[in-house]
Amino acid sequence: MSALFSPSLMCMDFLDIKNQIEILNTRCDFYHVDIMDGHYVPNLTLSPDFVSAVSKVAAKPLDCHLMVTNPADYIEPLSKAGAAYICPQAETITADAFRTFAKIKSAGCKAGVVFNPATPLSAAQYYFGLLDKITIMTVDPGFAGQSFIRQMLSKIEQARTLKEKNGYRYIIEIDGSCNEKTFGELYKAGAECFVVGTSGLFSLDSNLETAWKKMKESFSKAVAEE
Ligand code: S6P
Ligand code: MG
Repeated sequence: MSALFSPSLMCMDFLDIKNQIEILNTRCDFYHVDIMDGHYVPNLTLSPDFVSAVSKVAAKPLDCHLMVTNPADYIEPLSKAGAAYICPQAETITADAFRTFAKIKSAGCKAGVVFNPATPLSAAQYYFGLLDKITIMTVDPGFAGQSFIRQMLSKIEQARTLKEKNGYRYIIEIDGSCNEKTFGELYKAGAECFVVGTSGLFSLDSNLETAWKKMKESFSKAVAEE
């Protein structure tokens, strides 16, 4: 599988949303939408209303990363707003994982799960087969611009081995500090989809077309050097 890229929309220029989505529409594979509730993580970012607005111009699937204490409350609003993927944190669904995934599927969306750096993949061992995507956080959730947590490389390798051995269909996505410094080792470990935020994309150039070009060049160079 060739690498997939998912720009993190909380890192975009909010004064220029429509124009940036139009630029990204012909380049990216997904849109990464961080939804926070100020409780599960100490921050607030995007919302179902944002998803609804962006869905009018977005030509690629809107992938919602739920950093919220009660993900079940967000499924219906997000699916109605146009979300394609709904991905709760593994830590928030230990009491109702199967009910949550059933709800996501019956809302017509694809289901993913996100693992905090301290959470082992074994948390999902009984439901891996239900998932369309798994996301391995390489920073603690809540903020953009944090340092890469290197210990996650072995978790990515483990996710790839599990996928190959069991025939799981999930896409292996990485969220947090995906950039020229980390692309090579992430790809080598088994990363398939890269969430590109401040460090990987938006800070590279004030012109987003140029920033995207620079991001792709740095990715190709990093992968070739591994
Ligand atoms: C973090 C969030 C991420 C960030 C992304 C930002 O809580 O889930 O999706 O938006 O990591 O990218 P960067 O390059 O600033 O780490
Ligand atoms: Mg995220």
